[in-house]
Parts: sequence; structure tokens; C-alpha cells
Amino acid sequence: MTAPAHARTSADLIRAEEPVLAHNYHPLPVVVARAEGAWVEDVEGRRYLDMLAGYSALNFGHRHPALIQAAHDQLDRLTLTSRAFHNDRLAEFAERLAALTGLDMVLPMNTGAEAVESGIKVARKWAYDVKGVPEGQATIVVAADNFHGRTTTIVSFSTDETARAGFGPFTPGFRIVPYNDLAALEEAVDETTAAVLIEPIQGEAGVIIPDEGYLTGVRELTRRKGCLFIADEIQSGLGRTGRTLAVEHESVVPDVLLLGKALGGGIVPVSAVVARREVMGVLGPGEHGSTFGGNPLAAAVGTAVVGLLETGEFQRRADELGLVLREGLEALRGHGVSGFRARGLWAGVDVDPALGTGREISERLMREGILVKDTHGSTIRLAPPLTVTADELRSALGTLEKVLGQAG
Ligand code: IF1
Repeated sequence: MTAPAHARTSADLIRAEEPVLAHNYHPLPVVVARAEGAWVEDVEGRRYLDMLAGYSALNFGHRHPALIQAAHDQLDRLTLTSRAFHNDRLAEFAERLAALTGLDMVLPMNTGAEAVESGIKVARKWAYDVKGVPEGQATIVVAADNFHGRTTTIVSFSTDETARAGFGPFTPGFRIVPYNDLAALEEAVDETTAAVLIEPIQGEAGVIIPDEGYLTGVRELTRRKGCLFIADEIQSGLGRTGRTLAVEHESVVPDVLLLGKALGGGIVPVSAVVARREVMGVLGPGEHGSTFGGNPLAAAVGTAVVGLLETGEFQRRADELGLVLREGLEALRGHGVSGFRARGLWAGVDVDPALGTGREISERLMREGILVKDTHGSTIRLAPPLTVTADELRSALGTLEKVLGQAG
């Protein structure tokens, strides 16, 4: 009989996972037991600055008081009804989320992948019912190096072999073009195309920011060719880049917006497809659904998240603190950092491979009290909660400088 969880050390808990937990991750050897704001604490009480923020699901920090309060209040009233009945939380959530994004209608789901899958289904149905594409022939154009989730349809159009190998047969109907390449997109979009699906900034690829004008070009091309522009803002959205949505950096409004991660405040899974009425209107009763989609607990937390974003405070913080982040990374260029891409409080940092892999750098940072996640090769992603302070940011950058100086 192993010791009860509260008496176990980090090492005990890591060992206990091995025989019973699927090995689909290779986590850093840290066992988090509590957290508040931008800080987490492990089983032994060591504190770490969280510079990953749940891959941007913790934009408002760990356990933001307003979000926790909204969850507590709702837990004491009602948590789930299914969509077989109405609940008294969903109308306000849909109204305020639609208003925040500038689009008309909301399809509430749970995980990001579900929002992506739902967006694909709505776009295809729009292609058949509205655009007149022959049944079963709709195509969707995506970008190489995309990351949109882990379902079999989504990995069908992934270019990452690790995400695809062994999971076929794959879903047809997708065309892959290089990211940030309007000429390639022009060629790939034809009369069968339902939509172009892209991340306004590619997250897992290493925070890849397209050329100024790319998003405007996608918007113009999709409008001219009569297909939908679907923006996957599951990671880039909700304040991360210094705007409510990353597409706002080019004042572009997509036809369909995919949201997730931070929409649930780091408390419950909440995602959504938000779209123009003409598009979302293709769905009729019984044609799509989800047991938990739009549940009152998710709607209550999601509404509190929208409330935090309506003030613009978090977008301003990400914009202003983004300057501190970029200045700090600029100072490290040539001192272990070979390059970086940054927008708002989000950066992909290419470390000189001679100093180590992204994983090795992440482990060194962990030992210095900073938690990050490598993406590919020697690139690490920095994405702290938007509640982080300038001093905490500077301290984290100082630790990165120290670790890079030690490495190699
Ligand atoms: C993992 C990173 C990976 C996303 C975008 C949809 C989804 C995601 C732009 C699906 C999810 C997560 C998944 C998680 C690690 C993380 C991630 F990019 F954020 F770092 F994997 F690439 N669209 N991204 O980023 O949302 O179904 O996960 O709620 O799979 O390890 P989900």
C-alpha cells in the first residue's frame, strides 16, 4: 500500500504515475501542489514562476479571485443540465462573448479540438447549403506546421509526423500550403473550398508571426473567392498578444473564430465557435451537440472571463509588458539567444543549439525556479499569465541569461 497522496514526496508521486498513467507526455520532474497568480508551488514547497500558463489557458493567472468566485457561486446553484433544457447562464455568456468578438452567434463546446472540429463541420455544411459545393467535395485549406489539436481528423492535416504516425486512416478534404504565403493560398483555394483555417500566429510551431499584411491578404482572398476565413485563436486569443484577438493587429475580422483555453479561466474546459449569422445558421436541431457544451458552470466561468476582457485591462498589460519582454530578449540576442519572435506576452525564443536542447534549457530553468516548455529543437516558448509583474518578468529574463551563461 503506497503512502497517502498528501504524505508522498514529488519523487514518490512521479514513481507512482509510471505503471498507471499513459506515457503520452514527458513532463519536467516537478510536481505542482498549489498555485496562485503567476506562481506555483511543488509538493516540497519550492516555488516557481509559471512562464507557460497552461499553454495560454491561464492568461488570468492561477485561481483569479473573480473567476474562482464565479465558479464557487455556480457550484452552489447548478452545474449541468445538458442542452435538452435551457439554463439561466447561457444567454448572457453567448451575448457577451459575441459582442466581445464582433461576431453574431456562439456554438459553446468544451476543448479546443472540439471547437476546431465543430468549425470544420459548420464550414463544410455552409459550403454545401450556402455556397453550393457538390455534397462530399468540400475542401479546407490549412497551413503547414499547424497545430489545431489531437483528434484523428485534425491530425489528418498535421505536418508533424509525431502527431500523425500510427493514427491513420486519415480524413480527406484538406489541402496544406506553406504558412505566410499568399501566392500558395491563391493557388490552393478553388470552387470546392469551404474555408481557409489558420492560426493568426502559429503557437506550437514556435510563435511564428506572419508578415504584416498576411492576415489582411487572407481576409481579402477568402472574401474574393467566396470561402470562409476561420481563425484559430485558441492559443493566440483572449489578451495573449496585447489585443482581445490576434487578428486585431491587422484589424481583420474572420468569418469564424475558434476560442478555447483561457476562455475557461484555467478552471473548467470552455471553448466556442463564434461566427457570422449566415454561417452558424446552417446548423439545425440535432445536427451537432455535446453533453457538456454550454453547461451552466462553464457559462458562468466563461462570462466572468469575458467580463475581465471587456475592461481591456489585460490586453493593455500584455501590450505594455510585451515591451519589457522584447527588450529583455533583445539584450540576450547573441548571448545564447540566436533569435526570437514576440507579440504581447508571448515569445518563441531560439536558443543557440550549442548551449543545449529546448528540453535541457527548460530543465535548467526549472532548477532555477522558472517553468517553461520547449516546442521544437532549441526553441522555448514564454507565455506567462497576463497578471505577471514587470519585476517578475525581468527576474525571469535574468534567470534565462544566467542559465544560458552556464550552459554550453
Ligand atoms: C497538447 C501548444 C500544443 C492549440 C491551438 C487548438 C488546440 C491547441 C492553436 C487544441 C492546443 C495545446 C495542446 C496541448 C499542448 C498545447 C500545444 F501549442 F499550445 F503548445 F500541443 F501544440 N488550437 N494546444 O494550441 O486545444 O483540444 O488541447 O483544448 O496536446 O499537448 P485542446
